[in-house]
Amino acid sequence: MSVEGRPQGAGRSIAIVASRFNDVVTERLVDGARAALLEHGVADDDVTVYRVPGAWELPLAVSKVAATGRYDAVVAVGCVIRGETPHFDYVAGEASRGLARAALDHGVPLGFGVLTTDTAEQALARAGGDVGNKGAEAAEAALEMADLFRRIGQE
Ligand code: INI
Repeated sequence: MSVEGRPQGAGRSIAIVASRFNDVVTERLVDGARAALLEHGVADDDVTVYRVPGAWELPLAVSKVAATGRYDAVVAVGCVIRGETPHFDYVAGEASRGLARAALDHGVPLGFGVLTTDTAEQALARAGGDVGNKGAEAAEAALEMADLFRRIGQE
């Protein structure tokens, strides 16, 4: 037997938690995430976007959002660029670790749409450019996980 989720969005309530730092990139990721959610059947009214200052703030905000119990899945969106900060490793590392912990603590499907790149060009390429839109991919992964959770134990 094999059990797999599908990115079905009908009836789903989804939160996008997005950081404003590097907002030229993160707003494109938000747009990509929202478009993917709508494409997969999520109603526009069922998408709520929360914004935080930077990627470092994402885990706590995701944790608070998940704790409301209102959302079937959460999509975290951010952009950390190595060239712009000597503390890249702290910001990127803690954002990544903290988001994993928030997902595990709350058992909420969480799409990881946080870019960690060396340059702004690499980030833009992954925010609707040549390399796709990682916000959209994170949204699809979150929907797939929400659907998988619904199936687990029903097989
Ligand atoms: N936050 C980011 O989301 N991306 C970055 O590239 C970045 N840089 O370059 O420093 C960044 N820093 C801000 C950080 O996330 C916090 O908002 C800040 O330290 C206040 O707590």
